[in-house]
Amino acid sequence: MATNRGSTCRRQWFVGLVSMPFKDLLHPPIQLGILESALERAGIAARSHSLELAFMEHLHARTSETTDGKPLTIEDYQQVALKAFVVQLGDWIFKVPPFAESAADDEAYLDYVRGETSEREIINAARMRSLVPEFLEAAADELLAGSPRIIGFSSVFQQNVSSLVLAKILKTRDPSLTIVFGGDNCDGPMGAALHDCFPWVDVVVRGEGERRDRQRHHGGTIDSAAAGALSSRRWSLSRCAGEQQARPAHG
Ligand code: B12
Repeated sequence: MATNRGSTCRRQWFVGLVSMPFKDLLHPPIQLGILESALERAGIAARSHSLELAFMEHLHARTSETTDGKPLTIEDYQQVALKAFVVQLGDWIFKVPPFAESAADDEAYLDYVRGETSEREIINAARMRSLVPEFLEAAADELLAGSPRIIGFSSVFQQNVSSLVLAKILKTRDPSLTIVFGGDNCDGPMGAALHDCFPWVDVVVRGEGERRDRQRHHGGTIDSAAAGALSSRRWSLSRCAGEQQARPAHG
């Protein structure tokens, strides 16, 4: 799988930071850049993975190999990211196992979508969805290649389901991983709901991820001066950063 930094490298990193589809392709995820540099300043090796770009490359490559319809383009992706967000079509495209086993309600949902978008977009969405499982397995391979201990997902707009399904695959492959969610989809009750509904999400961060006051550790949870900033299922980044696997980013 191609990434924003070329082919998978062998270097290890303690934290993997992930931006999933359907992040729009014209605004690179500044969230990852901020968090990666904050972690590196703290001496914690981190690597960002802009998987929305990798997904676009995957869609284009796979649909160029067949004569079954035109190859999917950046415009097709952007249509989902920037227009079809009103019906959360991007979340539906990633509603695949192991996140959701049954597609029994698909037709009812697509009938609803028909009122908001064209038949061509629905056909494209189904084509994209058929290519998701292979993409997710390759993404998990890439992320685990660096032997991270923490994977942080940044989620806003239609990034929830794609992040949740990949997080579940990662957690199944390596149950010792700590899965962290942050971003605007974690604000207020949305963050609490993500934490309550999806047991493979260990930590939800609400608000700015780089705040220094998050490093405090109170009885098994991370706390912050910002009211109720975080829900933690297991343990804190500060404790984690103090473990021997935490290593300087450079040399
Ligand atoms: C810039 C902006 C836009 C731009 C660019 C959006 C883009 N595609 O990147 C434009 C104008 C295009 C836009 C459009 C829309 N926007 Co807008 N936008 C914003 C805005 C003002 C800033 C976002 C930003 O870049 N912040 C800077 C980054 C660095 O901050 P951040 O994302 O919060 O990340 C920090 C933390 O969340 C945390 N964090 C993030 N990820 C992670 C991960 C981990 C592991 C951790 C630990 C922490 C962490 O740390 C980061 C650094 O401090 C926010 C409001 C706001 N003030 O935040 C709304 C906001 C994101 N937009 C919103 C909405 C609703 C929209 C529209 C749907 C509006 C509309 N009806 O058209 C569209 C949708 C566009 C689309 N589908 O892409 C909502 C999103 C709600 C949601 N839950 O998804 C927000 C939150 C506004 C609001 N309060 O309602 N938007």
